[in-house]
Amino acid sequence: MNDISPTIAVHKPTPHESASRHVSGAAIYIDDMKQKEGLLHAWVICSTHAHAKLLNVDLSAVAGAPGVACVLTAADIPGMNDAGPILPGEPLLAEREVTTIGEPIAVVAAATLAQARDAAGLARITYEDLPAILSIEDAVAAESYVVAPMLLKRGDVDTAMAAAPLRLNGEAQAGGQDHFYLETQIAQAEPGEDGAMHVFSSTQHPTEVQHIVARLLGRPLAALTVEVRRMGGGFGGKESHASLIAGMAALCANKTGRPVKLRLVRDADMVITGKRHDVNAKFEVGYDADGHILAMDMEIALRCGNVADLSGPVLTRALCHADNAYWLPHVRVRGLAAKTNTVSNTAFRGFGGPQGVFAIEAVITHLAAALGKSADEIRRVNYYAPGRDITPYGQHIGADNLPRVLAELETEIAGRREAVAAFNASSRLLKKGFAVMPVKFGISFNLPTLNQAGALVHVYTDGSVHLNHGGTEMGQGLYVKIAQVVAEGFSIDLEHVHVSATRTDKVPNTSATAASSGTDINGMAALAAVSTIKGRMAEVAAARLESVPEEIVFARNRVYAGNRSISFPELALACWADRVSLSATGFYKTPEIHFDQASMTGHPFYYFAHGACGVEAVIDTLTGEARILSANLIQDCGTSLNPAVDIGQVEGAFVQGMGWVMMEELVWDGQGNLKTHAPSTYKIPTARDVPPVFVTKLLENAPNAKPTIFRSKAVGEPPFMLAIGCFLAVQEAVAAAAGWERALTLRAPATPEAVLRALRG
Ligand code: MTE
Ligand code: LUZ
Ligand code: MOS
Repeated sequence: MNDISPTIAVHKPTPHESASRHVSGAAIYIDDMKQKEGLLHAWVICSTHAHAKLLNVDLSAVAGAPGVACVLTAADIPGMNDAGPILPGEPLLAEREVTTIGEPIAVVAAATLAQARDAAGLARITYEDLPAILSIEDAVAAESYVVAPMLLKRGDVDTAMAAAPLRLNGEAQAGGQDHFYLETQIAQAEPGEDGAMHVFSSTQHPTEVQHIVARLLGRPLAALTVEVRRMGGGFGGKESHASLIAGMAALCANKTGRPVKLRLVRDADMVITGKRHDVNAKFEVGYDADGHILAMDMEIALRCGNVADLSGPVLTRALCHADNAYWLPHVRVRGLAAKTNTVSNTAFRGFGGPQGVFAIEAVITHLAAALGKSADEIRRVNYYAPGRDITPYGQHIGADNLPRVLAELETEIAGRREAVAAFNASSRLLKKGFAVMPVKFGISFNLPTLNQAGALVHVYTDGSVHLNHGGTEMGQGLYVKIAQVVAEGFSIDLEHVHVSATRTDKVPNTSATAASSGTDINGMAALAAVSTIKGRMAEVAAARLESVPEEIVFARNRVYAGNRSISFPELALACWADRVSLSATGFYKTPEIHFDQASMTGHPFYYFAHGACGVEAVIDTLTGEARILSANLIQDCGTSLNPAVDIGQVEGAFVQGMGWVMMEELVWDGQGNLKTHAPSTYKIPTARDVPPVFVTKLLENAPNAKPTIFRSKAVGEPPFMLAIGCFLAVQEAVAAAAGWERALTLRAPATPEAVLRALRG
């Protein structure tokens, strides 16, 4: 692509394409769509037992209740009762057995939502309880796994461990996290002619919804169209689990021949759909007196819930991030995918990365405590550096911007550590902690096949441009970024590019918008389509301007051959007159990447995104309450496509990460009931929790060393892990109050109870 400088559309802080509609309420989500004639509303009838045989499912009263159009069980599924995104054997509706509370058993559709809900309450289900496994420990003890244990290793851990002058053991635990998207899961299925169906789904993965609905209905993929204009947040929760909602809506629509909407109310959403995996990590580390890690032997166990879903790739990413930013010469990381009788955990921003990074940061903390050094000193001697720059899975880390990020951060936070120490010297009940948190995050799906994207671009005869691509908009700003790419490609003003809802009949066979790679891959696909059309337009322009295609330049809404020019709309019309196609598809696959899952080696990531932050926390040693007082963040977004959107992503990811490590606590009772299934009991961060000093900067002058879309870097997930610094800062404060022996017992989330428990034992 021509380098047009200064740019017309990219690298500008353009608002999100729906920003004004978001705040004015004019943005249409599925639940806002104009009500269709004959629309039915669905409600899910769920298991109330964690593990049980279904003795009897009596739905006669449900079927006879006012307004009910249908009530369906597994027996009513015309195709295959399987909603597994990767592995088979994950029933949409329970058959003879239930394996978690909240597992759908039946779905009822009625004329109104209240009628559907009331009818669902009339189901009579009898169970025979079976032994349930609820915790990671019990699952590991029983060797109950959703996928086989994984082993990532390099070097000779046993020899290096035995030879190390010092050794320690430790563990780290972090809880799960509900996605708490503002829009709960929803789908509306509308039967069409001749067995066709149109499904509106709040999904990050329209193609997977298409696949699973096709499988459930026993229909060809081509009969089904899935459409999503926008989600009110996804955060990974709508990568695979949106298919369950869409699947149930489609079954009811298929049965009744009427449009059916299924929207989970918040409590149902929290009980029925999966969350972030909670993690137990155990480690042994061999090290020297300077704090160099010589050998690391780690076990990472994730609570996966009742079925595999995406847990295999999540665990793989956890293992591939258990190095974070550190060189581990001899390393062994065992991954355990604990199968429990709890809801199936799923993708959540970071996709296992946060759990791996959390684990190795605990290693750093333990080494610092053992040696009486600061965590920063331990980090400094262990960072990747030239000659110490191969990851445990064998990938060279390539261009490393972390040293630059850290150097800039140090100037931002100069004097802060000393100020915290001075405060602690004179404060008895309040104690502060300060922590620096570095992050290295691998960009690409760790399943190489998924790293592909497509786009469809039309130029109309007035010069306006229609853009469609395989990526979905969940608030992250993908649509505006890809529109910027297309505008830049044609060198026309952004207002001429019109983005349309993502649909499987426009761009087929897409990947989930996930792994932070939405812009990277869909942007390249869109640019490929633009290039195709420009090539054809250049021929027409050359004829009109008495030049050759090679001399044609697209610049600022005009097309030039030397000093002769024609406007972009005039050229579009001329192409039509000359019978030249103004429509093209584009395709992209990420180069260079490969990964062998069996040996856990390869080059799974096209590049790494780096970031770092400095965080100051204060705790009240009487109540255990913790607050984050300041956070300075620096994220490497390459040459940002849109600095406004990117800064928003960094801030949002950090605050969401704060929620994970500071306050969001999922509590299950001994029977496997989720007790925290509403905002009354589950606390997400609010505006009040945002640090009073919150400074976010993007690394300047840092074009991606890889030829990514306009040299930008992915941003969606990496800064989530910066928030682990909040936990580390609280832990420093606990250490200042009660010593490191106590501080090392702190568990995430660092709720007041957890902080008190750590302080007092
Ligand atoms: N930002 C908003 N506002 N809403 C979201 O749901 N999801 C995150 C991140 N940022 C999310 C978000 C997750 S989990 C991912 S993988 C990326 O956005 C996906 O979009 P991208 O690949 O276009 O960055
Ligand atoms: N790998 C990954 C995946 O790194 N991120 C993802 O979101 C994902 N989803 C499905 C399968 N592999
Ligand atoms: Mo994001 S967890 O990859 O949807």
